[in-house]
Amino acid sequence: PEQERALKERISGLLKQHNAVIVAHYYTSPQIQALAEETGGCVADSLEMARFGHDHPAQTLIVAGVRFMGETAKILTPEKRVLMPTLEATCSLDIGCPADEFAAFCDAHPDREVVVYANTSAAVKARADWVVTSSIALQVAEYLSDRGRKILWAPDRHLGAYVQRESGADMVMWEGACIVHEEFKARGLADMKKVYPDAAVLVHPESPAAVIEQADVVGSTTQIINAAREMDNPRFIIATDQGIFYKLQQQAPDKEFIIAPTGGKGATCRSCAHCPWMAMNALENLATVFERSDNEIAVDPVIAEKAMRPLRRMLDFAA
Ligand code: CIZ
Ligand code: SF4
Repeated sequence: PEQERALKERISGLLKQHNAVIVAHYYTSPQIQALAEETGGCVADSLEMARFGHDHPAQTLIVAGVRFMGETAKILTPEKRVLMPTLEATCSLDIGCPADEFAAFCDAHPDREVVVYANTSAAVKARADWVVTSSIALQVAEYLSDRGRKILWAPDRHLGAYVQRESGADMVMWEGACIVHEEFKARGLADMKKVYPDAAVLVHPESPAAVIEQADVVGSTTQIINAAREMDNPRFIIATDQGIFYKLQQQAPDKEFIIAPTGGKGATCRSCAHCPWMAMNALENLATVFERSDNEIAVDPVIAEKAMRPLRRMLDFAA
């Protein structure tokens, strides 16, 4: 704790000195989320991170999250410097959707509106008509479907299948998945619900269909936090990354939160339901974020310009 306080003070001073602000995701460690809040930054989902970074006057954005979030920040505000604790923090959805293969998939379906999740590279976004986050995915699909448009969806197949079931939209799908949410287990969840009959089940739609089916609320991280605050249940079973517990406990201190079961070994599985790439963000590499030369986000300007269009659409739609 002593060491942690010293690190935090050091980072805080550096932020002022460099006119920088921390933009952190809900899945980062509690230390990072607390520091972001204490220093005037934000803790949010990827949509709000994008908006906050764009609107904030700081000249440098420190994006504590995964790489696509840094890229999105850079695309939306090319005049700002965007640094990350480490550029190695990526995402299984991004890795599983290489731009060249994705372009071939789009070429094979020229009659479809291309809708991609924010969890993709800048090059994949550059090929898209729309970028969505989980908080607006369903509304965008309904909007397009109502206008008779057919959809090509990438890359998360669970989120895509959920959106398809709910909207009835005509969709072809890329077969990607999030390695964290894909691990939630329907059988285990059904058993857990019997143990805690008064608990509400809050599920992120990157989870498998059989898990989503048992949810009281299906929603993005922000929607899960809001539901936990607003619902009367004394406890909640949560199917999303454990990092969100920091905000859940802060926003609903009198309620109890239990992580939904994964394939791991119960209480002994410390890394269950936690993104290994989000976990790469730490106070230590945050403290050296201004000293290194290997951690600045750069996006090819031609790709950035193309990716800007669907990103702006996302922000305008969500406004
Ligand atoms: O799973 C993710 O990476 C999420 C939930 C991103 C986001 O939209 O905040
Ligand atoms: Fe990607 Fe899943 Fe990690 Fe989010 S939690 S960054 S979707 S691997």
